[in-house]
Order: sequence, then structure tokens, then C-alpha cells
Amino acid sequence: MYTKTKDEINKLIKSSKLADDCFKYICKNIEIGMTEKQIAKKMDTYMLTHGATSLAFDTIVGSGPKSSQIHSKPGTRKIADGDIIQLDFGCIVDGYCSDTSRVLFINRVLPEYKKIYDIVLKAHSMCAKMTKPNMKASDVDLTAREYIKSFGYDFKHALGHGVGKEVHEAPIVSPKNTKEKIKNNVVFTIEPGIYIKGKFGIRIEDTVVMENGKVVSLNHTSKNITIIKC
Ligand SMILES: [Mn+2]
Repeated sequence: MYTKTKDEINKLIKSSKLADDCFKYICKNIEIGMTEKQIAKKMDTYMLTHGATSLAFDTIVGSGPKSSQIHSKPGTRKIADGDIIQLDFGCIVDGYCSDTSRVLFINRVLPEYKKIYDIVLKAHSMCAKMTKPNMKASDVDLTAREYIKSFGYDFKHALGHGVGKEVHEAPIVSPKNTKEKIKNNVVFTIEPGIYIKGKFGIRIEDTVVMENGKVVSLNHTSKNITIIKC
């Protein structure tokens, strides 16, 4: 069964809190000229020295055009003024995983970035609001997918997945999963994204729980546009 006990949810909250703290930390510690690898290393070290027993998965730091790759590996590209940086990260605390994604902008936000950011953010918030207990996972996915499609963009992956001891577990929140339902006490991710090939990508992800009839986020990092001045 993929619903979680109160004890499990508390552990997932702890793990998500550490990911949120890591985000706050990295926002204060990015400098122009740093590489993606250096940023990922700082994030990993932060989580591992503040209560994580391990990472939930390899941290993604994709800057500039690399943000358009859904699963990029941090490389040697250096952060520059006007950059966009996609972060996707999580850790394991008390045996339970966190998984969150945010986008950072260096000093300013180009209009084409803002346009896409606003669509992805709206897809996220709308989906969180419209998801009711016992909705089919496929229908949850479709709320965000249809919104993104209505602007002419493709949504290339599933909306989300269950999170627990494993970072990817049931229920997969995709158009194909018409069997499983988002019941009370199901913990899952909402992670809509738009990827403009070779240019940039934007994904916003929270781990959430269906609690007493509504979606409650386990992440508390703001989903508004984050501009790093450096
Ligand atoms: Mn995820």
C-alpha cells in the first residue's frame, strides 16, 4: 500500500525541511564563475553535514542551455550574469527521501524565461489546488498537462511520483496510471516542466501530501521567481 503513516510523514517532513534549508544555503553561496559541479558539491556537502545519511539521487545543477535537459549531470560550465539554473535535489533523513526542484536566475530574468516560468508555476499551483482525494493519478497529471499544452508547449515527462523510502515509488502520477488513486496520506511530487530544446528549461517541484482532503506541501521554499544578486 502506498499511503503513509503519521510517523512516515513526519520523517518525510524532516527530509523535505533539510532540502529547503539546503536551497536557502545555496542561494547565499553562488558566485559568478562557479561551475555547476562546484554548486552541486556545496549542496551535497550541506545536506550530508546537516542530518542526511545520503543523497536521495544525484543532484542536478543545469545552467544555461543545459537546464533544457531533464536529467543533466553537473558539469564544468561556469555561472554567468543573466543565467538560469535548474536545481533538482533531495536527501535521505531517517530513511525517508526528499525531492524538490527550483530554478534560480542570476541578477535578472530574461522575458522569455519569465513567460515560461509563469506557465509552469501556474500549472503547479492549479494542480495542487484541483487535486482532491481519490482522484485517479492520471487525472491529476492531466490538470497540469492540459494547462501546459494550452500554450502550445509539450510536457515531456510524468507530473510526479510517490516518495517514501525510495525517491521514486508508487503511485506514478502519469497519464497512463488510471488505476491508482491519490488517497489521503499519499505522498507524491508535483513537478511540471517545460523544456525548450537547446535553450533552457524550467521545472518546479514540491513533494506534497494529500492530507484531510487537500494537497499540503512538505516543501516550504517559495515558488516565486528567485533572483540571486551576485
Ligand atoms: Mn521528482
